[in-house]
Amino acid sequence: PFLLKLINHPTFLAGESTTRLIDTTPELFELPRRRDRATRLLTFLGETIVNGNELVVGRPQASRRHPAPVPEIDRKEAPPKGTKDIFRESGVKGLVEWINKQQGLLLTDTTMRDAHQSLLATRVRTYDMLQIAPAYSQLASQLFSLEMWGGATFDTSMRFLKESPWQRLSDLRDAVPNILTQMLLRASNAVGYTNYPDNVVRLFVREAVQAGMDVFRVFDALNWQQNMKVAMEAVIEEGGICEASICYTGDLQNPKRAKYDLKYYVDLAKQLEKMGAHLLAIKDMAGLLKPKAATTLVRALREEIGIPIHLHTHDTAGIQASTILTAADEGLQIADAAFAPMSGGTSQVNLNSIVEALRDTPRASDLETEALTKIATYWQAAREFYLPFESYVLPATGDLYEHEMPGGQYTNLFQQARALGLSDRWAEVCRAYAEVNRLFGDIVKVTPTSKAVGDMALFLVANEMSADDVLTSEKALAYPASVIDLIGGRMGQPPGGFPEPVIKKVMGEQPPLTTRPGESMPDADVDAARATAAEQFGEAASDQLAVTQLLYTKVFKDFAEHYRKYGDVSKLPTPNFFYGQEHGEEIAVDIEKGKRLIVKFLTVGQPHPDGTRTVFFELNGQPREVTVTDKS
Ligand code: 3PY
Ligand code: ZN
Repeated sequence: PFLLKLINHPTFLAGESTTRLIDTTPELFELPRRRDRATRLLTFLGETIVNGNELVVGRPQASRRHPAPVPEIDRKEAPPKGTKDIFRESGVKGLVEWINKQQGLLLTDTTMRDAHQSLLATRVRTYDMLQIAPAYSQLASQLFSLEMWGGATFDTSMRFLKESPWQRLSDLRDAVPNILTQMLLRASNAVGYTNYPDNVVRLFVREAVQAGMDVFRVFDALNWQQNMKVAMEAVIEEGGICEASICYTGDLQNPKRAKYDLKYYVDLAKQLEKMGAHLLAIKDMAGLLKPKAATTLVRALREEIGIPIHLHTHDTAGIQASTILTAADEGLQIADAAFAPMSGGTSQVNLNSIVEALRDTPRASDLETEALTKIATYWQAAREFYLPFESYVLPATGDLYEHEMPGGQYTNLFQQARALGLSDRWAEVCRAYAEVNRLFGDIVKVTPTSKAVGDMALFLVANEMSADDVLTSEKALAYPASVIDLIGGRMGQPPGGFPEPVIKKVMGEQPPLTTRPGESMPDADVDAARATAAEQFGEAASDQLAVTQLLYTKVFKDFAEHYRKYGDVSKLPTPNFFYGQEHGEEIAVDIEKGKRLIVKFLTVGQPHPDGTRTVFFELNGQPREVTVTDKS
């Protein structure tokens, strides 16, 4: 057909076919590429129609197929000025001054990152974010920032959703030009589960800034400020906004939990400020910061440090709105919250109701009720697409303060326990989690240290052991890899180090690392990674591909393979991505700006002797078919 098209092309028919044809009629030569993209997507749809998408196979089915309602906005109108404009115009210094001048409490929306990471196994797709993004820029321009990247979203987007995290970042950046973007960066663990060489962390930060990231919330999973230095410096050098975190654990109200007392947090905050942090985050990943403790902590920090404070918490226990409100009374500048339908439980506090609670008070935000309701209405409908990933909502009891499990881990570990047949022993798993924490010397538990504690808790329950048995057992135990990493010092050092008897048991004769892991790791070979990644992905070499390959070698390779076979599946509407199409269903797929495919699914043919089937479509009105293997 391409040849036919060429022969029938007016230039060719007019006898003017010269070597200049390529220059003057580029549309001819785009055709095979475009066709190719269409074929790849049709193959994906065909396979999904015949075999289903393994992501949702065996899970409850979402019944919603029609699009979530996008609020009407004037797309031609430039969005109102927001925090990104202030940052662009006056730099980080000007932005911080602006924050300090605000009367109202500023809010970050976490819906596109932590909320779905904590509620829906991080499965929300770029497609559903992009649908609502322009409405954010018009209706919620008063937000401080949009947390929409980092944490678990980086690997999950490739691993499960088969989409590029970088594309998500740059597309959202374009769609919301006026609000700061925000991400969660695990310091030397970058967006992974273990420490990386320093040059990988630096390269990642540089690429993220270039792709459109503004605010980097940097934390170390053991609050080891030494291990935050490389990441913080990279953010500052690359022109990002450095929000350094103190991870909150323990209980400031409980005199028995003296290891993490007020002095500990204030000293840490002061160190981070000295290291150049522009903002300070109180990162309460497990939702343990009780209202009175928040008063104590925020009051002390406001007195002792000069940079603005940003509070992050999870509503697992159901009372964290009061923590935000009391912190606001103490002069907290910024708080994290999520749109109503994506809030509560292990997610963040309800943004819509926080705004209303503050209305007509000195800390009232500029966000408007009706505008926020429109965005919430969208998320309510969009959440229906993700029904397969809804997890049983575990009631949080007072024992949350005993086991201190982060919100993002709470439902995840439950699923893991269930997979091991331990769901009826969940209370025991929680108890074991608390015991393991004590065994390890009472540490900060957040990715990746929380994973090690969780793995160990499951290990103990599955092996009918107590934490004490670990120390008394004569047997050599096959500890989970994450536990060996943690106790071996590969994730860094907790205050006071790990208890010697535990190191002996877990590491045997092998000496643990007590210095910063990045110090003894050789630089990664970026040139080699760039070449490998380009070859695997089938695109020109870039540092973006290189750093992705270095962070997630296997995940990247699989994603690249998927991309080469099926193209950019992030462009498909979510119901079609999960379930393919129904007979006669016609969908529009915008493969890029101004290039729309209209795909109608007609029928599936009988199986051929070789086990394949032909799937019949109409593509932009023309019949098209693809052959797929029937795996049933
Ligand atoms: C992450 O590291 O992904 C977290 O959300 C930790 O709280
Ligand atoms: Zn969180």
